[in-house]
Amino acid sequence: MKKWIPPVAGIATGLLAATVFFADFSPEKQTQVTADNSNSATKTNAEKVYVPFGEKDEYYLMASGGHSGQMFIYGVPSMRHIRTVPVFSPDSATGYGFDNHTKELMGDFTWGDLHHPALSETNGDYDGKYLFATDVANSRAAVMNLETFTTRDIINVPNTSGPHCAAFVTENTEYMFLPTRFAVPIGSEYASLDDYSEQYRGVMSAVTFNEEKEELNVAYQVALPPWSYDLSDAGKGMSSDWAVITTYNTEEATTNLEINASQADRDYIVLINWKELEQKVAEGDYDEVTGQKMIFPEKHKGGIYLVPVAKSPHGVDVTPDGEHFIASGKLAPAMTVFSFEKAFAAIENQDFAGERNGIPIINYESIMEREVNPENALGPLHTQFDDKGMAYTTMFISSEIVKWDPTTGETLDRVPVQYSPGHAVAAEGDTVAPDGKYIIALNKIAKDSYLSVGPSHPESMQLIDLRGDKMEVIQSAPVNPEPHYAQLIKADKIKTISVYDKDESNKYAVYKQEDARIERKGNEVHVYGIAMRSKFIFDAKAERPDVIEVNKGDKVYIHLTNTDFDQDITHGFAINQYDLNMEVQPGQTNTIEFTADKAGTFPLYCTNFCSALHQEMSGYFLVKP
Ligand code: CUK
Ligand code: CUA
Repeated sequence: MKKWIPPVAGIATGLLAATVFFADFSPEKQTQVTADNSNSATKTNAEKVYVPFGEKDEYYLMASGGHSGQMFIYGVPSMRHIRTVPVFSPDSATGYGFDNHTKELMGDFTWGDLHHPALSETNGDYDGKYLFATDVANSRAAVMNLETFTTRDIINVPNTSGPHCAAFVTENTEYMFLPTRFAVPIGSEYASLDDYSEQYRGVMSAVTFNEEKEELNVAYQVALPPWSYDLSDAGKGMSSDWAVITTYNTEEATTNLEINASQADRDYIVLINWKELEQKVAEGDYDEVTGQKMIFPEKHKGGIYLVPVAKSPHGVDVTPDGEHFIASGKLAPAMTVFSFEKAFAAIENQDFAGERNGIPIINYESIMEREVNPENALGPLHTQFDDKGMAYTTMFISSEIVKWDPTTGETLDRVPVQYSPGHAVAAEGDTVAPDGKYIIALNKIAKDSYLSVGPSHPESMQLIDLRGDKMEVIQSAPVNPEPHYAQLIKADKIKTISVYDKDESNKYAVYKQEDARIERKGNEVHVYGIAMRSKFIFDAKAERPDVIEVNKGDKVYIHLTNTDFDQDITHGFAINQYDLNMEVQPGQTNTIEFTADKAGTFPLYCTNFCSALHQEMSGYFLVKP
């Protein structure tokens, strides 16, 4: 039967599509202003951050979403929020956690606590390909592809509890290390807290990434003493084989940590030679525990050292030249600068001050270069760097960023921020060559910064210009809770795709309208459908191609291909009252699987506004009793 298409509707579709999507919105038509975000003295702050319509920001800011389980993508210097990318939590806007693939990625969990994102690196520079992240809540690691800004893999990391500062990657993304915040018995078996010191461990995991398969894997683990492992960083250049990790609760307190974990005057930084550990694993010098290659430092000796450091440190950061690492005090208002070169010498000469849990303690005096204590600066947490090697440390308690010189300890500048910054992130900040242009304070408390939304407020991110003599806050943006850390990368390093390529090998993909079909196998119904402006075609031969009819109890698989190979023409697929939603981006094929457990008549529709006839992009899902 030949289908009758009303000529008027056909014309209207074409015209409306043309009007909506192909109108000339080029910048020339809109405005004569062009982006000039330079910092000449005559410029206002508004001009320094203004990016006119049609032009793009110079940097991507990728801010962790903390316990939202998401990533927040902003443009800098405008500080415009561009996108939220779901990683560890479902997101109905994108169908994340509903379709089969992303549901599988999320596993048994419905949320995550994403603290530290880290960009993939080549030769110590961000290569713009991938972003890694960890989940403190449910002990997982994830990787996001930056061609599509989508999560590609999530793994559970066994034996670890709260991988906090994961994401710091080595210079060529050989590893991402996941030290654990909470100590637990290996395998999370039950063990009385009375046996804490004997039975509990703080396990650090070394995770590798297979780029071809886009898969994460745990390569090996290290059963460190039962302390809390906080922040960490990878070495660079001369220290590139090394990693540094801060600890607290070396008191091994099991209750009331606020007081009990703050007793000792010194905690430790763990210094790890990952090349040596890799070698150890290659030689079989490890124990197999719960299916993992586990290094026990007291038994498989070598490659791990302790460095005493002032009371309960928080951040530790390696300088861009790789020569020093700087610990921030948290409870001691000091930044301590250590020398890698001196550490290597101390290890070589066995310049140790005893050991703990079988791990040698390097003599503090031998490798400490200086303790820096800016006047009245309280609560140092994290340090970033500029292009001249100057350091910028966030002060949580005194609400400021302090600029100082690691080679002399001299305080150079201070700028108040609103309020209580955790991390700050500098432009290209974790690379061997930071830009020195901007730093963004990630403030925990916004208080009176924005229009009030009740007792609880958003967090605040403040853009600080580093190009002048003095640091200057030039823009402020609210952000959902809660960015812990972020990455700030030059936008031109990221090459996104605009449509998904056709994949003829995908047996679920349907690119020709006449191939759209519904196949039944017993009580399984497979729909091989198409979403296109502005209709669904589930069964090309049916009288009503946009209707799916099944029996109650059928297992339904909807494979949907978006055949609009056209940038930003995304379609959605939702069934009324069935609590599901899936997204198909241009050229993409996606599958959603569910049981038709409710008999009745259920409208289905496209959730993503896609054309002037988007409202018409609907059909019916009929379930016979
Ligand atoms: S932690 Cu949040 S302020 Cu998770 Cu990096 Cu220091
Ligand atoms: Cu397709 Cu709206």
